[in-house]
Amino acid sequence: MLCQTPFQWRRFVGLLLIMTIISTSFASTPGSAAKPDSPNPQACLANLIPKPESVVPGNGAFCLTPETKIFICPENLELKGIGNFLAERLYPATGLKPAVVPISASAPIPEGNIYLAMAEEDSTLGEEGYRLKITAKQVTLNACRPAGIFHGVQTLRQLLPPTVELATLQPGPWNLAAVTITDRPRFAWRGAMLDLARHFFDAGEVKRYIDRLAYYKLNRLHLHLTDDQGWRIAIQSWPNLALHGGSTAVGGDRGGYFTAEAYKDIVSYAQSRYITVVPEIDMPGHTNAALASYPELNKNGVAPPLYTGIKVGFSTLAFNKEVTYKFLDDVIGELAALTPGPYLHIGGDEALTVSKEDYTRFIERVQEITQTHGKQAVGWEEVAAAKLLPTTVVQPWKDEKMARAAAAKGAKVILSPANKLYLDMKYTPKTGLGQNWSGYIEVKESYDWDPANLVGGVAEQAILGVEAPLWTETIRTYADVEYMVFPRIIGCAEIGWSSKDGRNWTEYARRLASHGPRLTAMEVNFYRSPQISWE
Ligand code: TNX
Repeated sequence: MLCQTPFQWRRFVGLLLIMTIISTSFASTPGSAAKPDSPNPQACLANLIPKPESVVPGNGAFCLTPETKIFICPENLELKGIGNFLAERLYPATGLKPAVVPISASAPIPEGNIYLAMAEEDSTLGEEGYRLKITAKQVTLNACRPAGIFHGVQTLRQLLPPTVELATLQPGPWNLAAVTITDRPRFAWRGAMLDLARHFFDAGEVKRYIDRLAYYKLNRLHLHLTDDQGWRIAIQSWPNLALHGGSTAVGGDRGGYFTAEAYKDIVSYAQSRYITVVPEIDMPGHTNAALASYPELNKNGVAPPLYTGIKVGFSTLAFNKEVTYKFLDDVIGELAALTPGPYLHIGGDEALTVSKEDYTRFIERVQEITQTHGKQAVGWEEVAAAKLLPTTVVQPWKDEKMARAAAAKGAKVILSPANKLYLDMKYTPKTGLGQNWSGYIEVKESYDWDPANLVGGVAEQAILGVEAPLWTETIRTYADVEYMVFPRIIGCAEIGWSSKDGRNWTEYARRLASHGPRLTAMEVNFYRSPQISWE
C-alpha cells in the first residue's frame, strides 16, 4: 500500500498540491512550459540594443523546430554566408541546424520557415537597414543590401532567450514573438579601435572581439597597428619593422605581429561580419618602434633602443629626409594592397616635437601618398591643422577647437571624445586597470550624451559617426580588454545606431540589465556596473 496511515496520506496530498501549484505556474508562462527562467519572448522585444527605429508587436510567436529551414533569395554567396552564419549560431544551444535553401522570388514560401530576402526596391532601408516581420507562421527578413540582412540576423538572435548563446545544448523552447521591426542606423560609422601596439592580441582574440562588436551592429574595426612600443604588421620591403620593432610591448611584455596572411584573414573575417577594418600606421610621432628598426628614419641617423614605457609625444620620423617618404610610400602601398576597405588611418596625433609648419607639410604629403594608393585618409584631430583633401576624415578626441576646424574645412568627423568613449579610462577610482587623465567614465557617463550636441559648430551633417578606442598601455590580457570594453561599447553602438527619440539613460539601463545573461552566455568578461540592476 502506498499510503498506510492518515499522517502519511496527509503528507502525500500536501506534496501533490505543491507539485500541482508548481507545474501550473510554469505552464501558465506562454510558450515556455519547462523553464521558469526562460524569458517571455515579448520581453525580448523591449530589450533590443541598439534600439530599433520601430517595433510593432503582433500576435503569437514563431517557434523554431527541427523542420525550420532558412530560405534565401536570390541565391548568392553573401546571402548563403549569412544564412550559414545564423544556422551556425543557433546550433550549439538549440541543436537545430536549419538547412540554407535558395528559393526564387516568385515561389510561394512554405510555412514554418525563415526567409532572408533582398528587397532592392525598398531603397529607404539604405545600406544597412532591414525589415523583420515575424508571425506565428513565418520569419521574413528583408533589406536592400546584405549588410542589412546581417544586422537583422543580430536582432533575431536578441529576440531568442539568452540561453541561445550558450555553447551547450539547452532545452528551449525557441520562440520568437510576433513583431514587425523596421530599422536603420543613424550614423554610417560605428567603430571600435583596438591598440595592438602597446600590447599585442592575437588573431583569435581579434576575431572574438569582432564577433562581439557585430552582435551590437558596430561596423568599423580600427586597428592601431603601430606605436612607440610595437610595430604589428609585417611589411615585406621593410622586414625589420615587425621582426625588431614588433618584438616587445609595454613593460617588456610579449610582442608579436601579424603576417600579411594573418592580417588578410582577420580582414576577411571582419568582412564576413560586415565590419570594415581600418588599419592605422601612426605618424610622424608615435614611431619609436620604426625608428628603432631603421636608423635612416631618424634625423640623426641613429636608431634609438626599443621603448617599453608609456610616455607619449617624444618620437618623430625625420620629416625632412626623402627616405621617410619612400618608407611611407612602401608601407602605405603594401598595407593598402592588403586592405579592401576604403580607409587608411594615418594617425597624426601628439607629434609634440614637430613645428606646426613641418607637421602640416608632412600631413599634406602623407594624404597624397594615401590617395595615390587608392585610400581615403583618416587622421586624429591634429590633422585638421593641415590642408585637407576633400575625402580626408578627421577623428576628434580631445580639443573642441580641432573638431570645429575640421568641420569648418568641410571634413567629415568621427567622434571619439576621450571623456565619454575612451575605454581605457577607469570606470571608478577603484577600477584596477586603465588610466584617468580624461576622468572616470562609468556606464551612464559613457552613454548619456548626443553626438550632435557634443561640440558647438559640429552639426549632425558633419558627423560620420562615433568610435570607442581602447588604448592598451595597462591592458595586458584579452580578458582585460573585455572588462574595459563591456558594457561601455554597447552604449557606443546604440549612440551610433539609434535615433535619440524615445530612448534615455533610465530605459537604456533597464535594457542593458537584460543583456547581462546574454553577455554571460557568450562568456564575455564584462564590468558589472553597480549603476545597472543586472538580471
Ligand atoms: C592619447 S588619443 C593617445 C594615445 C594614448 C592615450 C591613452 C590619441 C590620439 N593618443 O597615444 O594611448 O591617450 O589614453
